[in-house]
Amino acid sequence: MKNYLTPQKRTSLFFILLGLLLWSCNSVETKTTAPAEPSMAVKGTVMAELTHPPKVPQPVGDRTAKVMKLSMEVVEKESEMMDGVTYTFWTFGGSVPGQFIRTRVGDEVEFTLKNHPDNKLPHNIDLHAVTGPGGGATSSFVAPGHEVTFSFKTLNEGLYVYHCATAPVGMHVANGMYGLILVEPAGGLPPVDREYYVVQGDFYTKGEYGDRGRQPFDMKKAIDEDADYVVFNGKVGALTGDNALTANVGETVRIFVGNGGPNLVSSFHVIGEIFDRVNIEGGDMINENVQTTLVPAGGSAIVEFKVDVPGTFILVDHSIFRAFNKGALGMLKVNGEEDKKIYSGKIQEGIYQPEGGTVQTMPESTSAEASQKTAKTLAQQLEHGKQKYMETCFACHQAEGQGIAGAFPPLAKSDFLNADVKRAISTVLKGLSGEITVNGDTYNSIMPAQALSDEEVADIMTYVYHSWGNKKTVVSEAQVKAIRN
Ligand code: HEC
Ligand SMILES: [Cu+2]
Repeated sequence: MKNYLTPQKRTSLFFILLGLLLWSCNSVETKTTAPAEPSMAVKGTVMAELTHPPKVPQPVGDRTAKVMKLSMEVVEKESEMMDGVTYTFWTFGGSVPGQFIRTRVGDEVEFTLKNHPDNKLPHNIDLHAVTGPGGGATSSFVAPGHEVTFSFKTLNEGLYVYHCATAPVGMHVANGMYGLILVEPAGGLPPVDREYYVVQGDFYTKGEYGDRGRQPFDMKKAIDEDADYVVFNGKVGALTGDNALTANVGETVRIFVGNGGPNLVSSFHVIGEIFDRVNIEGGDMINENVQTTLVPAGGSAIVEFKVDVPGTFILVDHSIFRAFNKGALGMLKVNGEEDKKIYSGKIQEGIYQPEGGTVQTMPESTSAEASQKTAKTLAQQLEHGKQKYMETCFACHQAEGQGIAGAFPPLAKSDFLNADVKRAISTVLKGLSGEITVNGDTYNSIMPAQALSDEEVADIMTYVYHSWGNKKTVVSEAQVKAIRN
């Protein structure tokens, strides 16, 4: 039903409203020293718990709206973008993304932003959860060695990005100045078993992906949106191996996903899982049974799913070269009992092409590392080899070289590997097919030739030979070159 007003009624209503407005302005002015209305003000104060990724603070539960005091420090610091690659990040609270803020609708947040005295630049904060000019940016501009306090009321529930908005804005965001603030509804979000904090960001460096050493920011690439790195939680490998997220079979997992940008939109996907529920764009609308959800730059999503079977589930930006070639890859390791009804594992394998498939070859490596000819120590070879192994071999032979039964032979304590170094090098350079026996098990599959430089192969093989109980052979670039020719 709609309510229609006659013109006369409309005019009189206008004057009544105008009167009310004037009266209320007046009364605010005269009441500045009087105590606040008890019905309007929140009761009590809480100190905010702030967490570094991938952790999130305790849920708000059923507490009433309160004054929430929080203090965050901007820290400019050098840290790793990838093993062997360093970058000067600008951070909220020392991490990328910045500390997670968890509040509830109706809270009055008293926010103190501190700029560490060793920092070189002024910063501020624009919280998308704030209703007000610049999302707080205009009130929070702060020079190194200073602090500012401003306050805001959380009017809308949802998951919001915050970021620095100091000029040049793109550069502050590109250097890692973003994070998430969650405004829970009254009564809190429904409980789950595990909650995690994952934020994607794209990075622009003078060197290419994987070029070692200290890498400065590249403004030209940033403007061209030509990202060298696309990562979760500020670093290639922030969520892989020992840093993987974890859960047990039967648990429900909620991931607060954000995208700091500055430029790229994320097609967030977990390989081997389906999101049971997604709060689209971090708002109230819930979509169910989602494979991939879009997380805009400067936006978010809340994804929830129950883990039903054990295994390693891979978090990716499904713009898939970003995942396998620029770093946008994380892991969720699920422990527990198998359920063969939900997932059988491989039931049968046979030979489809009796003549054997052709060996696939990928284009020549264009890595800049190939041109660096300086002699390396064993430690450097091992470090570089490990990094390249995790990029190249890991998908099939696994993190500990354990392989996958029936599909990919082990490299750990492999008699095949240890028996013949030249054959092992040739396997990586030229591929391998046909039946082989490794530690008593037969494999009859195809390993594609790997597109790697001589140096990369030497370092990977040295790393493999020095890991997991193998015989500690050092492989040189010259040896690889000889076998390649
Ligand atoms: C796409 C999956 C895949 C990738 C990536 C891969 N391999 Fe393999 N690898 C295989 C398969 C399959 C075999 C067995 C081939 C056969 O049955 O003839 C194999 C065999 C081997 C063998 C000999 C058998 C053994 O266990 O000792 C070595 C050594 C080896 N791979 C090393 C590597 C290294 C080092 C890398 C990374 C540079 C790598 N592989 C990348 C699939 C892969
Ligand atoms: Cu800044």
